[in-house]
Amino acid sequence: MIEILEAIQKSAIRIKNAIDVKDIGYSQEQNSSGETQLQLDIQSDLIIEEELSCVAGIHTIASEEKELPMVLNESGRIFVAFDPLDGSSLVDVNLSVGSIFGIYEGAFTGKKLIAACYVVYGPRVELVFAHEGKVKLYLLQDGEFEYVKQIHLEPKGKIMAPGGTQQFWAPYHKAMIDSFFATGYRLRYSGGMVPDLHQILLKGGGLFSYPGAADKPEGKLRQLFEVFPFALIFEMAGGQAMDGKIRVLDKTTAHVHDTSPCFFGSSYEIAVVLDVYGRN
Ligand code: P6P
Repeated sequence: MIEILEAIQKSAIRIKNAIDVKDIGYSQEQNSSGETQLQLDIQSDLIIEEELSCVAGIHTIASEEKELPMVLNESGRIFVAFDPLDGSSLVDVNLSVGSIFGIYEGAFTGKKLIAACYVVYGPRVELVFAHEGKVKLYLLQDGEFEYVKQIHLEPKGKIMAPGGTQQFWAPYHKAMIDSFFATGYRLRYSGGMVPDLHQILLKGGGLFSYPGAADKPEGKLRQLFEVFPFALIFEMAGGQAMDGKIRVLDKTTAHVHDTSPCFFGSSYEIAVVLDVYGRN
């Protein structure tokens, strides 16, 4: 596992350099979700592929920016799914973006997820790594990632990060979100999954939601690259991750780019979600 963490750290330093200097023009390509790819998306994807290719134990990698997974070493046991630069379009308005990694043993499925990691490229570059029940925060300083602390969620938070297009939300979802704000929760939503969830984790709790809705019944966020890694991180930090009814990591994945509605939060907020969704 340490070799994978080191490969991710090397990727993060190279991607940070690419963000700082690279033209953020659009390519002519689209990813498998039909989104026009930024040059940075493609550059970040190549960087991570190069660094992970140096790790002997990796069997297969899957990138949000590529239609199909890529076999690296048939004798490897580890499967790595990653979103190279999530929220990349936020770079051109100078907001934080991130890379997300799911580390699976033997197959790309929620139950086989053994570790998860993300990197936040913001005023500082920070990395969070969840493995064996611990969620550890690292800070990039002088070219090295220094360990800072372990992350724990409180039973109840104060932050609400409501994703999705409000006009398409189910009425009961809108009423639930409004009820949180009516009791003093603060709106913290940048449109970047990584910084939005990083803020909830570091501020001790709250709720990030990207529900199924009329325009996207299965949500927008991808299971393998985004939803499952953050689900593991939130659970290991003392929170929960549900799709509205069941535990996200218990879901089955039919296709590598499958999405899922998702709610990541402290136990109090998730209990409210389950009560509302259980009655509708
Ligand atoms: P919306 C960025 O494009 C992203 O994939 C996530 O980083 C983010 O949480 C979500 O989409 C934002 O989507 O529909 O709220 O703009």
